[in-house]
Amino acid sequence: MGEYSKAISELRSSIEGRTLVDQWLEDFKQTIDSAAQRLSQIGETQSEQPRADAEWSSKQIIGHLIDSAANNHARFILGQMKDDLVFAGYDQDGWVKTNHYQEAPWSQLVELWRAYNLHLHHVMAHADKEKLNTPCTLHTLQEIAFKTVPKSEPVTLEYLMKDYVDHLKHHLGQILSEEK
Ligand code: NI
Repeated sequence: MGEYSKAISELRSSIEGRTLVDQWLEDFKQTIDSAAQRLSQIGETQSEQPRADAEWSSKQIIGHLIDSAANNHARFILGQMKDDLVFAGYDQDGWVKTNHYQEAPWSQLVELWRAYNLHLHHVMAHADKEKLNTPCTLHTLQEIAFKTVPKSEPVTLEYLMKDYVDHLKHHLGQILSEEK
């Protein structure tokens, strides 16, 4: 391949790569905006009722998503500062219980959930693309991921970020599936 066509080919793949990442990020942004809007219309009493297909109330599910944001925030930052994706898990029920989400005001939880995810979106959008797509053989995604990856398969930081969004959508579905 000549220098010119090589340059064109590199430019094209970098544009295509960016378009794909941007679409995914744009989708995450829309999820945050539309869910925040719908969540804010749920009343205090309703937010405290256990959901049909979950052991938690809406307050506790949003609380769990705040815990997920806090734990994954550290992973998304540390993952850019080191060469592996080795992270500890966390006791999900223990975090929900100890945060006393059930006794917190619904509007405060929704606002925190929205603001935290807008910041995570900001972190994702500014992360170095090469770093995001570097395969890591040393990881713990067989334990900590929503959609787990075997220890033997390499993963990327971008996979971990997309997996975070999949988990978030899964739990939003538990709250919003029965609303309009
Ligand atoms: Ni979960």
